[in-house]
Amino acid sequence: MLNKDHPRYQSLVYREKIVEAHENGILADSGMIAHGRGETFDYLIGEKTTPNSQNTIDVAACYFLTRKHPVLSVNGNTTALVSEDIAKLSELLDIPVEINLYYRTPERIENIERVYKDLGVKEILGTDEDDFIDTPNLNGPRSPVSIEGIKKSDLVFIPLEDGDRAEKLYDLGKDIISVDLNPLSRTAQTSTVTIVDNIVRVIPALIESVKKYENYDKTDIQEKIDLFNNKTNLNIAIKDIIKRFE
Ligand code: PTJ
Repeated sequence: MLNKDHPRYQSLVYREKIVEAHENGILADSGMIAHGRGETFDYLIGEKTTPNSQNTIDVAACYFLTRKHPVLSVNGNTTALVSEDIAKLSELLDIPVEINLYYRTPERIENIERVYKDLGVKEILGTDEDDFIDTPNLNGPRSPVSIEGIKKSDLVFIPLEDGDRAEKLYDLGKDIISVDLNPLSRTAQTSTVTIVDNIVRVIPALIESVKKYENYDKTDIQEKIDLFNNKTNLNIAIKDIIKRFE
């Protein structure tokens, strides 16, 4: 049993979720390493949503509310940490969840699909290898994408994505919202909107933000999008980390 008085209680809770997901055939072995890297960056940003990240989450909400075919791409780490909130976001926006694994195996696809089915997600894509991202240089296990989902989408939400794939999605002309605690990663640098924050805080905040902005006028939502610049966002995120060292 975890002791709630432990100074790093929350962090230990998430570690337990990660270990459990690994035991249940949901998390890739490398997912543990990726989580550790995320913990380090989270420590550096102060383990909280900064004002800049909150603004970026609001911009992401505005993108979701203005695009025709957004899709939520999920992997092992996202499923381990925030599957319930992903299900809520999918219901709120009425958009599909696409299972998209770097280390793709039929067993992991099945295990992850079961999680979202049990949570009542209406449309779960990416379970059949029904189409491929149409680029000659992307031959990794993460190539398959669903025709109804990512292939058709105009906006892809990619938490904890690897850089090669983010670049290919960008080349395909998709708008990309990524969640990545490392503001220097290729995924962070390639995305249309990069939320430099922990996925465990981002999805609940995004749900609240969508509920807020869905009552706004379309022109105000568009203005919020137009005023956003991802390079500026990333520079502020890097400066926020430097400030912590000072
Ligand atoms: O489940 P799969 O097979 O699709 O594999 C998923 C992983 C994450 C193993 C795979 O995509 C991978 O190897 O990713 P990378 O290249 O390690 O990138 C993961 C990025 O996510 C790193 O920049 C981490 O800092 C960041 N990250 C880790 N944990 C979190 C995070 N960002 C936000 N929230 C987190 N909790």
